Amino acid sequence: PCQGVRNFVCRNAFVIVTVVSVALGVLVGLVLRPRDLSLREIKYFTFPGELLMRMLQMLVLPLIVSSLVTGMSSLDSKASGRMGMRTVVYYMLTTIIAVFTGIAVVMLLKPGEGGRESPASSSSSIQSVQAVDAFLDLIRNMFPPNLVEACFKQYKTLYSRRMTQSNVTLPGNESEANISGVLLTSVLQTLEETVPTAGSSSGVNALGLVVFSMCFGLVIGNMKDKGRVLRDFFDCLNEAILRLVAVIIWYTPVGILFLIAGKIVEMKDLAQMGGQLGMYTLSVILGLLLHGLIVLPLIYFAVTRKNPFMFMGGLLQALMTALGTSSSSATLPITFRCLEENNMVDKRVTRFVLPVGATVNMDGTALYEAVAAIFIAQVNQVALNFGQILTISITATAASIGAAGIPQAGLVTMVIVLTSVGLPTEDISLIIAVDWFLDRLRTTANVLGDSLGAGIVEHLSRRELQTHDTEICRSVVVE
Ligand code: DAS
Repeated sequence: PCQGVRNFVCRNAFVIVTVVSVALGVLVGLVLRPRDLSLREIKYFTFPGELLMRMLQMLVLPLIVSSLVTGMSSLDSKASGRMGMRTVVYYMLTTIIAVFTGIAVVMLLKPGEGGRESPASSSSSIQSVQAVDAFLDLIRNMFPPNLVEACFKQYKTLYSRRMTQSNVTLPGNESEANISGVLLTSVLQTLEETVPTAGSSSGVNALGLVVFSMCFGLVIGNMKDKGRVLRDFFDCLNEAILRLVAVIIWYTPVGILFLIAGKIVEMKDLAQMGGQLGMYTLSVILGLLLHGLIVLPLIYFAVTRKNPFMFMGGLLQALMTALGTSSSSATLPITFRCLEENNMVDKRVTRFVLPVGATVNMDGTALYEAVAAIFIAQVNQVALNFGQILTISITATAASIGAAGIPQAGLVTMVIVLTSVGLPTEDISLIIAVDWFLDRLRTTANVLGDSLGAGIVEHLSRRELQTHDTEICRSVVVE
């Protein structure tokens, strides 16, 4: 047995170190809390964690573009169409199940019961118009008017601010940003600037990037020899990015330790976790555990007939990174590596399923927004009817699709859910105190959902993948 234990520890040494770094982070944070560090001291203390976020986020945009373009161009449109359909069905199904799991838990536990009186909610018809607008915005966001501006508009803004600061006027007029300047600045900004925080109106439009990369990949995939140079370029770019990940991954235990310790140090008074807020936190955690440890593994086993927990064991590094960074986008490079290196999932599947999943498939976020909305209704003693609960489940699903894979994005898109049923959006302030903690847990659930989805889609697409392999072998033999 000790030989077996020794083998296990050697095989998983690095993952064990990362899990230990999470525990150490909590410990260090709790030890430092009573010292009341100043903001400056906290900033210095969290610097090693911020470095990890910046290193990972620096890779997100090139990784999303290169993996999607390569993934979409590596299969013929029929095969990628079928794979895409399976992926979308899995995403929608698991997100809707997550929402109903959350609603069941919060209706059972009733964390907001006996809350304060509040004026009756205004008629939901006006509010639902806002929800419809928000939903249309989401669809509009998938087709950016000008790709460079939409995807790098954050940098364009910074670029113009930087250029005006140095009294250099932008070449051409503001709306037609100088493309080379924007791209140059976007590279500079990517190297040094983190992806903008949740809620910033001019965030990077990852959704537009995903849609464009998928369409572009499909087109060059059907251009036969003409598209070969581009296909090889994006394939090589994807390979290079994943090699960079292989280097950065060694730093993750250190970064995660300081990210978690820093959050514990700056967290508001723990006493707030008591009472209603404690029950609300418990409801979200229970919902996420049910979804992540029962529902998703059951779906995985039902489809693949394989042990889901063995598969999840290979994801531990990515799950710990999601816990530390609370960003599915920042975790994406690690998720790729865990699925391809540990679980041997076919690259033609991961390159399609993961970038789309990290952007639009957020089971944890959907569950969380449904629980939060019903909790706020309970606190305001608003009795939700069936129609309003159905509206919450639909808007929570839509809001999770629209949420970016960055910290606390779910808190921002929750406004859509609350306004759709006429609940006061200012009550988001009730749950902000614990959001930094729940954000980590729901991000981990999001990454788990994407990863199990890759395993399921690979299993369902094995016939297409084998056919594709045979065609490649045949063409090699002919050549
Ligand atoms: N932090 C988001 C993510 O990266 C989830 C959320 O904010 O709900 O998935």
